[in-house]
Amino acid sequence: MRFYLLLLTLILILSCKSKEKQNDSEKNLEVEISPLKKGEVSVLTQSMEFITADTLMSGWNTLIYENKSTEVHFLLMDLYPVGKTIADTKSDVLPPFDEGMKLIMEGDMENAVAAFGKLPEWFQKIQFKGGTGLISPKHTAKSTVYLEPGTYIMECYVKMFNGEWHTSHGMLKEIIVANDSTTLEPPTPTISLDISSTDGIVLKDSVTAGKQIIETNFLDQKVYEHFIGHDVNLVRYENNASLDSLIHWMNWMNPSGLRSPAPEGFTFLGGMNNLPGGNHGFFEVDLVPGNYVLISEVPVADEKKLLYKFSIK
Ligand SMILES: [Cu+2]
Repeated sequence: MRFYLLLLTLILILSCKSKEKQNDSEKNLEVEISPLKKGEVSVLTQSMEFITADTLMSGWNTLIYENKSTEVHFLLMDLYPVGKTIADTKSDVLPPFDEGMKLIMEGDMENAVAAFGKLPEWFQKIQFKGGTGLISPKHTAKSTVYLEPGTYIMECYVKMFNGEWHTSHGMLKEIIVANDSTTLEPPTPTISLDISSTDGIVLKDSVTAGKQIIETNFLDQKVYEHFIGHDVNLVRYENNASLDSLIHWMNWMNPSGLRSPAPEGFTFLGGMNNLPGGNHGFFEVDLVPGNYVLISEVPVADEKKLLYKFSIK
């Protein structure tokens, strides 16, 4: 009898132990879900490159873009037409842009337009699927976008001090977005804004200090004079900063536009890059008291109502 009791106790102890083990392994499984599966995408720029994973999962992804360089950058996700890769960008897209920009710098707008005319037909089929807005040196931008499977080019076309594109100096990376999807649900916004070619940037909520998740609803999209569409950039500015210098800078077609150095007195805090009409995305910011402007990277943003000022007390 005593022997059976002992045996029973032993069995109980052992089965408890194995249950514990099972729980432990379940816990480990939870811990082992990779950041990419959770939709957490870290991107780093140290000078003129994108350091990040080569393959992402489809669905909602939060791009956490750390700018450790000395220049302003952004991150834009271009969904390429099937069959086109970074080799095609390098052979067909960069040369017309390099030639066109060089001519703009020389003040030869007519031949610049002719150079951009050499862009291949498939260039028009690229879909811009969002990304971060402009982000100042030593800052981190956080934007959440929905990525469908396909071949993407991650790019930044800000210009260097000499007027040459960042894209032509390494800020061009091919990314495969796989069929397998992330587990990320879209975040709950604290503020919503609409952006359109007709009404510009329209805030739906009041803005207060602290951590904010801003939803950006692209009601429509269109190709402006600079061959691309509208986006949303959040910029904090000093009392003495000239908004006109910012508006001028936010147009890459100006020889000094979108080119280092960025205008004085402005800190770029990210935002949402170009999305197709009907799409939405999110970006996260921690707002401290100060003056702010939401602005699109388009020619004469103020005349298009693609500029919205506010302040945090
Ligand atoms: Cu850049």
